[in-house]
Amino acid sequence: MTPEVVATHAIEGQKPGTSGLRKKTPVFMQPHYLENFVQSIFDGTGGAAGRTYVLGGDGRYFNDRAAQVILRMAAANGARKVIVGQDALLSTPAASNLIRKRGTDGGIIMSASHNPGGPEEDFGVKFNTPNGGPAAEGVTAKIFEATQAITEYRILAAQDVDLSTPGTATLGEMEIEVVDPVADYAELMEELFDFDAIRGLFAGGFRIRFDAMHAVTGPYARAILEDRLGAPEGSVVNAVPSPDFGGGHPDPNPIWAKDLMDIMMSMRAPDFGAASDGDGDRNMIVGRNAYVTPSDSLAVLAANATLVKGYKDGLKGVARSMPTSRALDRVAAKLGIDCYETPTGWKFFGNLLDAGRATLCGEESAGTGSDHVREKDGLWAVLFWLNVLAERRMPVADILADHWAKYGRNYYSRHDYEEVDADAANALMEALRRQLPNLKGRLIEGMRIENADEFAYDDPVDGSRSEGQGIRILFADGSRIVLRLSGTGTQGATLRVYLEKLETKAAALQDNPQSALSDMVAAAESLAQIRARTGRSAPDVVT
Ligand code: VG1
Ligand code: CO
Repeated sequence: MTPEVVATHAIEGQKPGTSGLRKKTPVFMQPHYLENFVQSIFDGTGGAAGRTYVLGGDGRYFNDRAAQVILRMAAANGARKVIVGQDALLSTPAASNLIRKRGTDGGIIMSASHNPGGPEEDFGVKFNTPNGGPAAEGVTAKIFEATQAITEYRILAAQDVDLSTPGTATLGEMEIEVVDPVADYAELMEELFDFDAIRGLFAGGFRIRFDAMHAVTGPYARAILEDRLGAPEGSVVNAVPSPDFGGGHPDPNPIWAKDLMDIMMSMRAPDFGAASDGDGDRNMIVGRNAYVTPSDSLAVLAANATLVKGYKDGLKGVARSMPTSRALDRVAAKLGIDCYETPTGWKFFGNLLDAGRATLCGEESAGTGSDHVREKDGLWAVLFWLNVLAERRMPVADILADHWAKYGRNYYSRHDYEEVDADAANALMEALRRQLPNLKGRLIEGMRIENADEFAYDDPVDGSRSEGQGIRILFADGSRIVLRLSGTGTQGATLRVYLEKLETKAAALQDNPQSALSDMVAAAESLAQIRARTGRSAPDVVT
């Protein structure tokens, strides 16, 4: 088998976004599209020769075909070995773990995460570096440059590799090791959490409903929650990964995981509900009649970390993305540890985790994780909660009430306007940007603006600077409005409006978040003219 060198030309728009390159599946299936990007990953990172990679994906439509192409290209580019998840499946955190555990030169993850999958939906490819984390901006910039300069790619003419059973094979000169996608990950979870205590919780009649949303966490959740921890069979629902996620949107929030929400708010609610996304890195936590916002979940985990085996010695520091609520900051202040504020996207946590400055990290978009891998980790967050519940033995609602009583409550909501005309969305942001210098001191809806700026991040570890990371309007009473455009969409623009209000009065800790935030909504409208500029009368998704 001799590697074929195929002439190609640069394809426009192969710029990785918040989390890799995401496009409509038919775009990815166009001639040369996937091949160009994969070759550019190799070219932009010093070539594949002699290297070892991890490969896996979330099982969405085209995952299996793309895996075979990537394997043939890795072989043709002289890679030494690729470790592949059985059936080309690996959750994102499991891939991160394998990269680290096996000391590979990185990994390629095929996923568009929470975006829907199918022939007309979304596909994505992401490169992770040897630390197990998403490539930092410096690396993705090199990959993007390579996509603009590409003239040829290498691919082996060969039959498909059988990925259906664990074992080893060769493709040309390259070794392929097919691994059980769950085993190493489950072992890592067992090191971090007290499985005996969680087993005791289930044995005592505690009931869980985990909704895998027809995505990759199904096999992981079954193996860990049901087989190892003794949750009753059937606790994990929608557990078989399907190429189109059962026609749904594998995004674990109250909108897309509505079935789970309905059950948790009903008379037949189990003690605990959870869901994860397409590639298994996000989590939703919901107790009986108690939805836990991702920002609160992060703060609760930080506050209770020493109850959990893997974190019993305390946290070195914590980090959150800028739009994530500042509930975490209040916990950090009490614990006397640093709290870092980074731009949106997990890649910005990598340096802090590598440098030992942060142990726990999180995002308002249902991402929580720690230094155990370099990705956010959905099932990890669920196990963390279960471990805390096994220690504290009280309902989720009481844990929340107790937390707010101690730290105050950061009421929080995100309003998304999806598939907005890109020019209109950019114009809205530009108009806000121009107002920034004059906002300080102004009164909006009776609230005084204390500061307003466009967030830029100076990485304290490598000194790199990332600009244009969202506009923030800070009010004197500790409230905040943040606006930014999504970097993961595949059509038009998505405007995200993040609203936050701090409440410390004991009598006002149990309000409905949307009513608690109504003046913030009005302030955002008055500042950004969202209705007039987008033509929308209301957000498409409220979380
Ligand atoms: C969104 C979220 C962000 C998250 C990213 C990837 O990005 O807001 O917090 O890191 O998705 O998550 P954006 O640019 O659309 O706001 V996932 O689960 O897609 O890997
Ligand atoms: Co994801």
